[in-house]
Amino acid sequence: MAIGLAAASLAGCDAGSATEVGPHGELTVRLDEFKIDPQTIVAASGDLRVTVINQGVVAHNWRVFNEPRKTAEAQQEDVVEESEDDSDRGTLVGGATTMVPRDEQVAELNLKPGRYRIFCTVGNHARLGMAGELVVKRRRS
Ligand SMILES: [Cu+2]
Repeated sequence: MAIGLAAASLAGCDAGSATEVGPHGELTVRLDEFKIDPQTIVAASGDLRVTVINQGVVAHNWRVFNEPRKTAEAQQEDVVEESEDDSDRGTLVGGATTMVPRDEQVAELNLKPGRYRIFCTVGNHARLGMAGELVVKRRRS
């Protein structure tokens, strides 16, 4: 079915590992210089509880934005040119605020089906690799 194919193609992507969130909607995300693990998350709609751990040596955050109207290519250019400007990333829908090293935070999200973009918005971290994707599919009842 379509959802399975989408998840499979993401999993096969070289950009990063895709992790499918289990039925309880819980997930752990690890931040480091300069990566987000997992980089691509596939979840069902509704409640998602994400434990975010900063394993790096500098401050990081994990912020979820709805998909901006622009194309991915245009978005990438904007990230490079205006790394401080969150407005071009879409609308912030939640996530973990900036954490010092070794800190952790639980982010409670409630998401509708769709594609969301994830960034660490500290400095130029997104450009250095701290960017990812969250794919939310309709929960099967
Ligand atoms: Cu960061």
